[in-house]
Amino acid sequence: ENGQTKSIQIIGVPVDLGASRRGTDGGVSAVRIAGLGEKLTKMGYTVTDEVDVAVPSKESRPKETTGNMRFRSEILQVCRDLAVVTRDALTKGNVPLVVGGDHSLAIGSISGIADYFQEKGGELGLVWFDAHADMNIPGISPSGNIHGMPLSHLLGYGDKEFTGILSANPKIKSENVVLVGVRDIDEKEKELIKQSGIKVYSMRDIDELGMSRVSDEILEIVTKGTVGFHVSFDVDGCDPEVMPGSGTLVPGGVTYREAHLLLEKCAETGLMTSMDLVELNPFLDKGNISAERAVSLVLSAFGQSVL
Ligand code: EXY
Ligand code: MN
Ligand code: MN
Ligand code: MN
Repeated sequence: ENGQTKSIQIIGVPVDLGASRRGTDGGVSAVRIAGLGEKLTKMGYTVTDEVDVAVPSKESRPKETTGNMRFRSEILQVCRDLAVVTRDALTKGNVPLVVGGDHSLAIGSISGIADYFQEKGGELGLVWFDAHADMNIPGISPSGNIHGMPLSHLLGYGDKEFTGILSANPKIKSENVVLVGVRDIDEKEKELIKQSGIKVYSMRDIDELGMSRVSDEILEIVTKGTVGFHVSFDVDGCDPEVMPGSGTLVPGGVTYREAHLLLEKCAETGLMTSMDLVELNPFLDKGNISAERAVSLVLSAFGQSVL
């Protein structure tokens, strides 16, 4: 959290339409049951936690067939609504803490946050923590699942209605974006990543350099020439041993301690503007351990430390 802002708005977005498997809508409840609001309050924050973005129910709609973006119109609506909510949260002086829900929501959450700062002439940095690049677009996506496409659209690639939420310009500049934790990228996605110029720290880089050095380099990149940075935290960036409750698990991920270190360093900059916590699927979890661990990680991002 940045020094002067001590109020957090938790925004629940129970969306699972961007994924292959249903169930990430339950992530919002799982995180509330794990006590996110109470624990942030105990840290001294003023927390409002009654905003949820409505998600159209699956039963009552025609099957979406546009291009290969499954449930395109519903997710577009959710993202448009969410962008207004996150922008308004900042206008009210609150830190937006968005709890999903699958990663497609980030097109909305980050569009609203970026738009708020762009209106003031500022650019937003972005830390994208994920096993995946989320850089697919219609035409190259192997699945049509929109949770595999949010980062490309925030950079201005792909479907123009998604890239144009709130304003036509790309929401983030590639030189201010870092992707960290990746270990599962599609072939055509790789070309777009290279073309975009974003900085990528794969699991190999974390092994070679260590999370401390990687974190320092990340924070250098996302704070240079920006107003601060947003953290988009996809729990599947962590190792499945740490976060079993998610739908697109990939072995060989970030450890619990490495994730804490990254987020503690984010907090120490005082420049984290906002955060998404996405891809928790309680129906795939062991008890509620993934949500409990995710909450602990969020507290680190908001400044909790051991002493
Ligand atoms: N790259 C694959 C796809 O685009 O379908 C898998 C994407 C998984 C996305 C999860 C949310 O991070
Ligand atoms: Mn993701
Ligand atoms: Mn992922
Ligand atoms: Mn605008």
